[in-house]
Amino acid sequence: MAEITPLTQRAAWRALTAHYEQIKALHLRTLFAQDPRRGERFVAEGAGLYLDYSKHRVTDETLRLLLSLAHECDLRGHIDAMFRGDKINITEGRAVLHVALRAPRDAAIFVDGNNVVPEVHAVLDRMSSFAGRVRSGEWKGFTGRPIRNVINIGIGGSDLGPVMAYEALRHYATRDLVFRFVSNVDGTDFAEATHDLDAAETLIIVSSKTFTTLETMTNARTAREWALATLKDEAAIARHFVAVSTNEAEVSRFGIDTANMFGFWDWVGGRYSMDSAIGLSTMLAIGPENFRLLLAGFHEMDEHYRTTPFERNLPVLMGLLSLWYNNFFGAATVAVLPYDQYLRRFPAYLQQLTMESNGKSVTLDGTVIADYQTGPIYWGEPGTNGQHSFYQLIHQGTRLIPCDFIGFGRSLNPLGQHHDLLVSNIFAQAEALAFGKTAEEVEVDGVPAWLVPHRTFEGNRPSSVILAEQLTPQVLGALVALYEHSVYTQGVLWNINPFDQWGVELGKVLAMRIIPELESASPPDLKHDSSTNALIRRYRAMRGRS
Ligand code: G6Q
Repeated sequence: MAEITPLTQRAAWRALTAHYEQIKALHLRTLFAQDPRRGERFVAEGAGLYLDYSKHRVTDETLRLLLSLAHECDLRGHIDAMFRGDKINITEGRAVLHVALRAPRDAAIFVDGNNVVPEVHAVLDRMSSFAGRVRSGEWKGFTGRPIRNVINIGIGGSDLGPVMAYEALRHYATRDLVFRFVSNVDGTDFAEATHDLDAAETLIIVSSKTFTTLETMTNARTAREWALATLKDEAAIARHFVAVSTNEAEVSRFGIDTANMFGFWDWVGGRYSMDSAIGLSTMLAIGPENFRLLLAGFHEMDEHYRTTPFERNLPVLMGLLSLWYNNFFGAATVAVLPYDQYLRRFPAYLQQLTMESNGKSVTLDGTVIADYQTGPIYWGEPGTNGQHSFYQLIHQGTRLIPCDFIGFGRSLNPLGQHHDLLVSNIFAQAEALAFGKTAEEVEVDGVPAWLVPHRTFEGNRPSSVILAEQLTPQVLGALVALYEHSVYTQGVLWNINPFDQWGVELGKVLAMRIIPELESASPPDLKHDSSTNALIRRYRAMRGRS
């Protein structure tokens, strides 16, 4: 691997460090006063999204330096390598080609000399035909009744994307089908999801890239028993179970007919897979045509990322701004605040996308990162609800929390004044965070002197506002791709691998060791630390196992 200059030794990084000292005290009030057109200049548009980044603590010089850093880190070369199908996920020896999942039919993207686009479209076509049969009622359950319920069993990347997309696109979903999502190995998840469903009318999608994940396989086996308790015939499985996986052998071992299996490939990471066959539940809900529109939105943002100069490139700008606060202002978190009830699972989805991707502490060559932070913590809730809970800390707490506000021009459920009220709150929050309210302004309101500090808003709290016309399948695709590529941009600059997730392994391995220790009939020979040993003993006592 070629020697690369450590991030903090790069010229642009050093210049940014010096520049930060000069502008850290500069207030957004001053920046806006100095440039009356700031709110029109610091904006960018692409793939149906409008990004206002004027309320960030940046000057033209900041942006120039951040862009230089991107160039010094060869972001261009890294973007090209991803789109070309290079094996940029070096710790797993894999290409990273979620962009191929939404490439048009006539595109050509090669992995090991093989054009993968025809395979992608072959799976999409099979999914479309299957979804059409289920939605029309042509696909019948074992007893001849049509399917009325769909349960997706999966976890992590095989759950969060499907749940988020189902919720986000519910407006477009058929109301003839009930959708449930089971992820947790806690039996409560399965029990609550199925208690009012009739197995004779239920289709179960077992979504698992590996088809070996403990939680998913446990839930899938329980689902099998649940279905057989009603249908009482092994032959029923083929009518009620389908699989989404890369592991044909395990699918067939489980007893699912591989004719009812929808495949994907090792170059699709779990958290980047909602637009692969993992999106089968999404397609069943919104229909194949809307699913293609979702893919078209993803693709539009892919093209924007690939071809737009960095100074107007939304994912690049968002990635650089995130790095600016994370690495120079010491901001540990980013709040994602969608002002749309349909996007209520979007922050949870983004948590996996961002934190599993960039929660890394060694560089690509294995060097421990000692002098800069990597992935920030993403969190959030839909507005306006969050305003009545945690926004207090964003406005007046001691921490700096950059915010992403997301809003839409038109509501999918226009009811009276609701939408204007909703959107007014986005603009008001971003304005209040940026400009605050000075002590003088508070005094003018006649507030007694002792109360003035409590009622003063310092302001200078940065935010982005992302606006789109309406929450359509295309817009959702563009929005997800925006964050995917912003994550990659940050990962490239930090010189880490955003596409592996070794950090989730250790706990899984230890759990496998602990399961028999919890379940054995005789007292186990415990060799953990004293805390783990005591917890195991206490649990065994609770379960009446001495
Ligand atoms: C995502 C991760 C992880 C994965 C789940 C489920 O990037 O790899 O969240 O999606 O562990 O894995 P399976 O799909 O293999 O069951």
